Amino acid sequence: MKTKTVIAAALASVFAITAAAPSFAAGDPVKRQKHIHRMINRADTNKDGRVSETEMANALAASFAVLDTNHDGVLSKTEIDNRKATYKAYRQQLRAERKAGQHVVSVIHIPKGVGKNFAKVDANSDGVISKIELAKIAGELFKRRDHNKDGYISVDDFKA
Ligand SMILES: [Ca+2]
Ligand SMILES: [Ca+2]
Ligand SMILES: [Ca+2]
Repeated sequence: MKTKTVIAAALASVFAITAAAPSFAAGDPVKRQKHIHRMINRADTNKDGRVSETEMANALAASFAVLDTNHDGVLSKTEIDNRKATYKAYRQQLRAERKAGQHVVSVIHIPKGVGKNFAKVDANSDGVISKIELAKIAGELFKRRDHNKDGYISVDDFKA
């Protein structure tokens, strides 16, 4: 069986954790725990139970490539705005590959804030988001999420 691994899992999951934490806190704690575990698992490509910055960076690169629909190496405002449709089409493609017996990892999403704060993320104000600009934001969010400062995002970082 041909194995095709699409490393697209980590980053969006990690960001989803970051973004979702406050709203989850209000909900059912058991559901919240499950959700956190699921998100970490998806991002944790070497299955050591935690998400390293490298795993997140790899996932980010994969997600970036998915969104860069015109393949010019940068993300335009339009590409960011179309992200939902792009991810959806990508998920359908993955489903087809999975059916064909290939091993694929679910796609992850870049943080919502990238769309909302496009101008801010576009640090050099050239109207597009480069991999470096996105990685910088990702690094900041990673550090913020890594509450116990061990260099990984794990369930421990979600304890009060
Ligand atoms: Ca592009
Ligand atoms: Ca830029
Ligand atoms: Ca940590």
